Amino acid sequence: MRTEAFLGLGSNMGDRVSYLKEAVAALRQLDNCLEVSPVYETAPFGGPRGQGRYLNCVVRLTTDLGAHELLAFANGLEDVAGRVRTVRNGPRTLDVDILLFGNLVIDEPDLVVPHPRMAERGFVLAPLEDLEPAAVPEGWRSRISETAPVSLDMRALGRLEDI
Ligand code: GSY
Repeated sequence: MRTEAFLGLGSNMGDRVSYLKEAVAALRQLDNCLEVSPVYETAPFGGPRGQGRYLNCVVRLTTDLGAHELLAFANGLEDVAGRVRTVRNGPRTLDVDILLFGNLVIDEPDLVVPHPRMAERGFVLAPLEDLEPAAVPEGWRSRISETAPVSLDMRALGRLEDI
């Protein structure tokens, strides 16, 4: 059974555009017809002061993988990008989060879906809304237009293939 999933991608270290492009290219192994939202440059949310700005986007794909298999695939992409997990919420070459996995609700130590913090994160909600407005619950929409662009200092850069 194929499931529609939304993934949040972010990078704030090194060649951010290349890390996002390489992750999207690898995700095409799962779904050659995947869709990529516009890319936003966003101020870092949390974590140590002085870290660089993020590039964020959201990918929609359908896959035969189960949620945990998709998580393993996503973690593999982070490893290939050389991500080092030392500082909590610290800078990273690549972050790949499962935001939504069909209608599934998962609450396990290694995987919580829908992503537990996506409602607070304009850098997730804005590109998600670009890709699939229906995926953003009505009550969350105001956070994109009112709070997020101000608090997160977001700027749309356009399509990944054009930057
Ligand atoms: O949770 C994803 C990693 N991350 C990000 C991010 O992707 N974008 C922004 N703007 N801030 C972030 N803080 C963390 S942690």
